Amino acid sequence: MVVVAGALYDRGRLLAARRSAPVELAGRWELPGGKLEPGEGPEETLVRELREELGVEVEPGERIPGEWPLKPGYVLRVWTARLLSGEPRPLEDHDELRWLARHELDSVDWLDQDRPAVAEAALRLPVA
Ligand code: 523
Repeated sequence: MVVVAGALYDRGRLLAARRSAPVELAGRWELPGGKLEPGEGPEETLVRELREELGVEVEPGERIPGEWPLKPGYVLRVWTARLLSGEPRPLEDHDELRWLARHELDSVDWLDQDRPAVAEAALRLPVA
């Protein structure tokens, strides 16, 4: 099972989202996203999940190379994305959102599995 997450960029910052569930992940920060549904391409998943969870429209960009194991049977793949419209709000699955500049990326407690993807995303952070 593939979980797709987005390194969402806006004006030189990366969006971090704090999970509100399940309990074992609550309070940790992630790149927002969700599971690929049958018949969906990963970019479609990303657009749908960020619309549902954050209320924004995004344009997927490139895939960040790599694949990170989650719980058994699940892997995390990450795409960059650009904010097209809307201001992200924590509509479901998250209780706080933060836009982080490059020097702030270590200021939140990322999920372990998201850390390598965040490091790669930071290298691709567009200049504001
Ligand atoms: N992760 C994860 N990092 C990360 C995401 C988006 C997800 O480690 N950046 C893990 C957390 C869950 C699993 O992937 O164990 C599924 O993510 P979830 O719950 O965000 O996927 P949804 O929204 O598709 O799940 P449902 O609520 O079940 O629909």
